[in-house]
Amino acid sequence: MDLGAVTQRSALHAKPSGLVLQYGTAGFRAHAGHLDHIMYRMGLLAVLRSKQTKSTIGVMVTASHNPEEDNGVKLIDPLGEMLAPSWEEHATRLANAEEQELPRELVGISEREAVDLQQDAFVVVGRDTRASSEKFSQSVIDGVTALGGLFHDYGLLTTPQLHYMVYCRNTGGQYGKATVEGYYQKLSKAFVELTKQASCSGDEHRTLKVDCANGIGALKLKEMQQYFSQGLSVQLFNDGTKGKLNHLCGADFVKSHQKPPEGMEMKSNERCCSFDGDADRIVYYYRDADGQFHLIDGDKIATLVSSFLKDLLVEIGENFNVGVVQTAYANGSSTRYLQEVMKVPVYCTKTGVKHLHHKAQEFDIGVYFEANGHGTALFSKAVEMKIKQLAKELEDNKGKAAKMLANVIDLFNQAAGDAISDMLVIEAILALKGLTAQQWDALYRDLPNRQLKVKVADRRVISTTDAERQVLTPPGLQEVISDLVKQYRLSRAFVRPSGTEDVIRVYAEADSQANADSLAHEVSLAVFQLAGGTGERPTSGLCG
Ligand code: 16G
Ligand code: MG
Repeated sequence: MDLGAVTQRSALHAKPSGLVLQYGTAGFRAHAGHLDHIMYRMGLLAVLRSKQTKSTIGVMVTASHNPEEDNGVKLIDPLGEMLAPSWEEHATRLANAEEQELPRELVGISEREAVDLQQDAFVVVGRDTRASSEKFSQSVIDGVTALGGLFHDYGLLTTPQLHYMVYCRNTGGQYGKATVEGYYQKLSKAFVELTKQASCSGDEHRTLKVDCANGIGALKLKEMQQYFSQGLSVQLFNDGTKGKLNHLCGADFVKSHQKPPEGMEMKSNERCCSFDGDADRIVYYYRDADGQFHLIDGDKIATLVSSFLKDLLVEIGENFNVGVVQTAYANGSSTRYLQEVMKVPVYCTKTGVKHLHHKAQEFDIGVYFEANGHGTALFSKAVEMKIKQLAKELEDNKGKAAKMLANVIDLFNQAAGDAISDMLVIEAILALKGLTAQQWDALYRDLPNRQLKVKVADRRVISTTDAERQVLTPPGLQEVISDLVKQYRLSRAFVRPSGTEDVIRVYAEADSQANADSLAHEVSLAVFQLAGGTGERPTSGLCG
């Protein structure tokens, strides 16, 4: 390790002294003005991780749905997964080391992780469309080369595309070709094959309006649409040519405000969807004949997907172990529907993709979605092989079902939730089942819910258990929440410290919107009182 070169180059990416940042749920995120040293150091760390795992590692420069002025970075592990938790700690330590401590910190990490420094390192880099991202990806590359690593810069990519590239490269191309073209071809081929089997439906049925959050999703969807146009035509809005990234649009905006994005014309009963800023989340929605807006979130996507998969498995007579993974944010109606009507086992994990992804890997087929629209379906290698073999052997309806399953496996991004891939899966299922958005939405009715946030002096005072559904500390808070919940029908409430913002998040649901609002408000007051609230006391009617 040429520590001289590392230190010398680091001076060009000097850390503002005293600045402390943490590798959170989705990597580092902060105002872009604070991040240059982080980018350089994540380049360094990616080299160490690559040497240790003897694999290609990804570094994605993005801050997803955050405002344009922010940016962020995260590392992608060999199978396209989120960085292992022990390395998140290394990332935080490395990010916060003052300039003169940097070499010692690097040596420390290499020793603790038994990194073979003679090993080659290869890092792939991608970035979103933020103004600061290009320069930042250059800083990442500076870090990679300072430690003698080799790299490939993919330039502009959606986050899930970079996950896909990493996965392809580390499986010797078995998963697919590690190029943007390879991604487009793999997904589009599976999609077109699938939709060919749909009985002819009207043109209007196959048109989808897509709000691209003025982000990278617009560029990539524009490039890709010619590949799948046989099966679907997309109309792009908020494509980045006029509006600001994530401003009054995108999946996060639509989900949290429960209203349509600006910049999209919606006629009644038109099927619409929104991506977030780095295209790893998707939510659907429509307006009914009375002009009322209806959101179809990640929970309903999970339900649509798992019911489709289950039907096909019944058809081919295979009894694979299927599980659905959600978080505490999943609407109670969705959990009840999955368990009681569809009879699929449902599991709850902590918030954050890595938790859901790992749980989903325990099943033959694991479907995971956060209510906010991040998710995918994972198929074990054995199941994939079996289904692909059945697709060749079986005939008639069974053969048709097996072929559909084989294509669905190829269409899902197995490395990460992916707005483009999920969109194509959903569109294929709706076409095959002949469902409109309204019919899909009518599977079950969401319980009214409300999310709020409360500012406290130190959000670490709140700790949780039971997949964030119960509070452990501060003492007494859980009892108050449980008492409040008892006062409402069909109610549920929980609080947790955010992993991406300096706030406590509050979630409540109940039999009516007024009751959900009131429960959320009362829980916020309890948090404010018992967990050291700062600023103004929460007032009712505030939407977080
Ligand atoms: C990040 C997570 C997302 C989670 C959200 C929660 C990834 C790739 N993304 O965006 O899964 O739902 O954080 O945010 O893990 P919060 O902790 O601020 O509520
Ligand atoms: Mg995102």
